Amino acid sequence: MEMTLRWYGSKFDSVTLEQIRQVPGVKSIITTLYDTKPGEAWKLEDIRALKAEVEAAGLKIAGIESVNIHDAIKIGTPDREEYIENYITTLERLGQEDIHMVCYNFMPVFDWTRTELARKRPDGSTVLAYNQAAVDAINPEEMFNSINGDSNGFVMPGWEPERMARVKELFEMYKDVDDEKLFENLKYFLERIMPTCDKYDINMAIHPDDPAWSVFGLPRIIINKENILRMMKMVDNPHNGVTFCSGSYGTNLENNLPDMIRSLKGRIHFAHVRNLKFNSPTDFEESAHLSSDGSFDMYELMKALYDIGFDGPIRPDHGRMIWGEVAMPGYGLYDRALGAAYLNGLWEAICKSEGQK
Ligand code: CS2
Ligand code: MN
Repeated sequence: MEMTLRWYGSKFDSVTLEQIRQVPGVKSIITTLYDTKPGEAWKLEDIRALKAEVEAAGLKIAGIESVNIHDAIKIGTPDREEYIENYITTLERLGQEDIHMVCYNFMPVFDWTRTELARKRPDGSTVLAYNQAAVDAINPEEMFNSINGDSNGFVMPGWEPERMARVKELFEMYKDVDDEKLFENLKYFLERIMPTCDKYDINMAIHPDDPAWSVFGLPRIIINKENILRMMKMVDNPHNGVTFCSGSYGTNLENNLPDMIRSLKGRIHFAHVRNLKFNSPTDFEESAHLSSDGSFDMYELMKALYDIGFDGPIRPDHGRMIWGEVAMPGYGLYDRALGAAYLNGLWEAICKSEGQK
């Protein structure tokens, strides 16, 4: 596996490439053109400039998170053709620049949903948290305002103001889209892009819906083993793969994470590894990565990845905010660096106990 950290670009991130370079075992990053909008074709010169900046700092780009999907593609309106063409152009340009992994999600309207961005834990750290009762008590606009009011001035991925200004209109557009329709639209999109992925050897890695159930009545399909295996089968091409995100699939305690990993052998192109601590099945918070701090056995997750021969990029996902850092919630340097070191340690121990040097 290749340990990475996510970086939002020098205009948006409080963490620098120079800092990331000093995290032991991290030689590459996952990044994006954060100021592009879903549906736009990325400019070749912008991709080249990003790559040059990362390489000048002694790092490499291990993949993109994310190239976002325009709502027309998810809803299946006739103008999706134009946005799929643009997506294909972006993939071609990434491929030409030797970038071969693209993470994306297929969640209607919102990306991940949390009800608190700075819940205080007993050790004084703050973390992102989710409480279903709080979601049930508010509407989507209120959710947007609370996320933006709480984000330390950073634009949160998936909660861009332009998109959220249209929340009502978007909900209206999704009113006839149910799970089956969403599957159908995802299949259509994947079938259209697979020839380009084959040509440039680009691994598409769908990120699970977070939390792994319907929020505000919107359909959500990338939530469990059954659905993800259905998706792998419906477009049975190794370039149609997944981002295995333990913190997202793990929101539903019925998901057996090591078993899911094993069932996706050959199709996991990217891994997000983080831990959650459950206070009840519908109230959880993002803990430190260490197994004993949360509800998951992190050794078992890493062992399952090892056993299926996972060799793609991996990253610690959200970290806690610690040591007085002010950063985008979930994306400070310190706790993610601790997470990377811990996951590297687990991996080294597994490799050695399996007799590898
Ligand atoms: C990420 C997601 O910060 C996060 O929770 O894991 O926002 C992820 O980047 C997207 O869903 C992928 O498109
Ligand atoms: Mn994730």
